[in-house]
Amino acid sequence: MDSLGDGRGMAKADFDRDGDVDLIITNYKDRAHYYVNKVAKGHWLQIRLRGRQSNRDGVGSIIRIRARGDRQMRVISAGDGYASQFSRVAHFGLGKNEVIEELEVLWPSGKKQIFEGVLADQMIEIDEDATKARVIMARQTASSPSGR
Ligand SMILES: [Ca+2]
Ligand SMILES: [Ca+2]
Repeated sequence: MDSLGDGRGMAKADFDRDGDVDLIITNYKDRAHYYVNKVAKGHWLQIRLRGRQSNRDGVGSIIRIRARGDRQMRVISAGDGYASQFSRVAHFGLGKNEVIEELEVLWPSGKKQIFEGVLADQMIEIDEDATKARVIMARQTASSPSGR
């Protein structure tokens, strides 16, 4: 991927809600460019946090997942990059893994939630006070993962 524009801000998010990360790049004295991801393959999981004791968007939270030995981590942040803002939805590319064995959310309040057996290919919302994650968008039939 390349761009001939004089780029400034860059935002990454799944703008078309098909499960992969797309890009919008703003340019100096030119229109913004929207890059639709048409090459990503594999499974994915998107997580939106809803804080209660912590801040509403869960900024500062750390999400860790483990899927077949692969471990990934995301930190929910605000104010990424110059003249831009990334989505606060955490996106995990999972490759061939269809199930996340363990998903851990560590909130700024100090609360820790652990969910097991979370299915791929969906967007879930995790409420700081809830024991189940709520499915917001699913590519496949999926039940709500239970937490402890
Ligand atoms: Ca997309
Ligand atoms: Ca796509």
